[in-house]
This record gives sequence, structure tokens and C-alpha cells, in this order.
Amino acid sequence: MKEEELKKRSEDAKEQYALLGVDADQAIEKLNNLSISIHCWQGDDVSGFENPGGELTGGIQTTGNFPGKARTINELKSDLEKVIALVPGKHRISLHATYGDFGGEFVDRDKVEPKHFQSWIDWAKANDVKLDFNSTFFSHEKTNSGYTLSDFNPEIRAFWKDHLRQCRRIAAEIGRQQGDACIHNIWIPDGEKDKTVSRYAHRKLLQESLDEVLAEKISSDYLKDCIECKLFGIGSESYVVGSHEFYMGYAVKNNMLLTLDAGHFHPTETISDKLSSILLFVPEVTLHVSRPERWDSDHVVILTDELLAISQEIVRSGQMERVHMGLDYFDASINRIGAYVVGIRSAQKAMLQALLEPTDKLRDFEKQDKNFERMAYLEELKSMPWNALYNYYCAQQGVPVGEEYIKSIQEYEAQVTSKRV
Ligand code: RNT
Ligand code: ZN
Repeated sequence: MKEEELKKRSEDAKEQYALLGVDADQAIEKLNNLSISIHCWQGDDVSGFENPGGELTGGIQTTGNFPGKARTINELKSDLEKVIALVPGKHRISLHATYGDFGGEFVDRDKVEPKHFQSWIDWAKANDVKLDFNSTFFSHEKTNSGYTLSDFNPEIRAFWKDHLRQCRRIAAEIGRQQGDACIHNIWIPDGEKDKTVSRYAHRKLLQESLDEVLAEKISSDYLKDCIECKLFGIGSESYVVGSHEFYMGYAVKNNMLLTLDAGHFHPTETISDKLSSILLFVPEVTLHVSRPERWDSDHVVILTDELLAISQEIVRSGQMERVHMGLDYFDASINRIGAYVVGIRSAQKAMLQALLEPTDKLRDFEKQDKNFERMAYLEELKSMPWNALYNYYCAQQGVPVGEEYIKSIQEYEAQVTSKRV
């Protein structure tokens, strides 16, 4: 479609929103300022570059064998550049500690250093993205007992404490060089398959391990640590040390960031309803936007009711600057670049719809107990022409409009990823 036509449709849409008292230009501007933290691990099925061919463990799993996954750091960088070129806005890339540039050497987790991430820092600068970071407490022989920071064995705990210490230093160095705090996410797989009698003891050890490592004070200008809870994993169905209560308590007590992963709660529990509570008690929240299909399946994010509800809560709370939206999914059964682009664009579309809401009007109805009117408006809003605004925004940003990105991904598949055999 011609740019002129896209502009006309967008102007029409703006008028319709204006009738509801909504300033669509302002909504687009806010969307444009939203940096989504794009997870590096969709590109290579969470394999990393520590140990080529290493097995993914820790209660998470990718399924599918679609050809073309990134096998090297350069392939992953090239794939991420392709992704960035297909989405509007400026974003962040979230790295895991196993994605370092190890120069062909085996570097164990307790020995990772900022220098292993210098080429990523340089790449990020060159590509105008910022970086976030994650410690990697899985896919390693020292998790064989099922525990890391909460293991009964002090040597195992010491190893993982060293890893955490190093990761915080790496993240801080990233933050320092990029002039913007690097968000460092801590997720550990610790737990057990079956009924565990030492629940309190392991949790106490986790608390002690975290206390010890986090005692090293690092400026929040460089580093923001956040902790991610989980209900269960494969092989940790009965007991997960880092549960919601554990980390919620820990984050509140220590004034830390909390990460909410959409797949880490009971299937009928939603993170959208948690935001407004948690934002009252912790300084900032990180989201791992994911799509649990019946369980924590890490499906590609699409425009679901829950994605919209999360976006609405971010906007309605008025706390958008305290919520960091990150993605966390890994589907190995479809084109991986496509998986990225669909997820990012869907997250943006949900946020745009939320930003275009005439919330004050809805609140007025609410105050007057006019709940039919509230419901009717909420229904009407679903079919308002927000997509015309998104399309024109894409055109202005020089990225494909609507389904045009599909062709571009197909071309990249034909020329690049399908040749990776
Ligand atoms: C696992 C957590 C965690 C991981 C990534 C790879 O259940 O969601 O965030 O998905 O660290
Ligand atoms: Zn997660």
C-alpha cells in the first residue's frame, strides 16, 4: 500500500480516537519510546555458545527441529539484526551468560567476565540497541542434584555464588558502557520432582546465598538485579525453591525488582492482575511476556486477551516507566526469525491498544456505577482502527507494513537460514 494511503487511513483513525477524547499521536509517541527487551534465546533454542551441542536442562525445554537455528555468535547477531530491521522502535537485547564470546575456549560459569561480552557491547552500540543480562543456572553438570544456590553442598553453592557475582559484574559493565542500567535477571531451576521434606532448609540457603552475593553494592545507574519466581518445571513439579512467595518476600524486603513470567503461575492465574499489587511494594517490575499453552510451554507471544490485559494494566496503573517489558519464549518448530517478529509486533500492538484507551472516560462510568456503559465501550474499543495507526507508524519507521514482513523473512530463510545444515 502506498504511504499516502496509509497516512490517510491513519488520519481517519486519529479522528475516530479524537471523538473519544484520545490523542493518538501521543499514544504512538509513547509506543515509540517503549523498548522491549528481546530475549536472545529464541534464535538458537536456548543453546548458547559455552559448549556447542550442550544439552538444555533445568526444567525448560524447546520442542521442534525447524532448520536454520543460529549455531554461532555471528549467526545469532545476523539473525537479531534481521529481527531489529523488521520491527519499529528501539529495543534491547537480553543476553544469557552462556552467550559470551568465548573465543573457542571453554569458560566455566564461575569464570565468566565482562571481556567475554565486549563484542556484544560493541555490536549493540553499532546496532543502536541496549543490552540486558541473565545469569545462567541451567544446562550445567553442577545442577545435577537439582539445586544450585540452595544446594546442601557448600561447594556447589559456592560455585553458583561465584557465577552470580561474575554476572552482576558483567551486567554492571554493560550498563556502564551503554550509559543505561542493564537489567540482570536471576532465575534458578532449584527444586524437586517429588514431595520434598526440606523445603524450609533449601529456601533458607537460597536466602543466604542471595544475601551474600547481593551484599556487593553496585550503582543502580549500571545494574538493576531482578529475581524471577516459578511454580514448577519439568522435573521440579512438586517443589520449586524460588517460588512466588519466596521472591515476592525477598524483593519487598530488599527493595529489589521482581520478574513476572506469564507462564510461571497456576494456569488460571494471570500476571496482569498481579501488576497493580506488586507495583505498590517493589521499585520496578520486569515482565517475561510468554504464552503458556495449558502449562509453562513458552509459546510465541500473540495478541491474546492476557497480553492485552497485561498491557492495559501497565498503562492504566500510570506506572509504565517502572515496568520493563521483556519477552521469554522459545519455539523450535517454526522459523525462528518469524517467531521473534510476530512476538514483538504483537506486544507492540497490545501496548498500542492500551495506550489508545479513553481510560478517564471509563473511570467516570465506573465511579457512577455505570457498568453497562463501561462494558460497552470496552467492547467497542476492540474494533477501533488501531491497526491503521500501527501500519503508518511502521511505514514512517521504514519497516515493513502489515504482512509485508512475511516475505522478508521468507527471503532470509531462502538465502541464509535454510543453508545452515
Ligand atoms: C525459565 C524462566 C527463565 C528462562 C530463561 C531462558 O522457566 O522463564 O526466564 O526461560 O532464563
Ligand atoms: Zn522467564
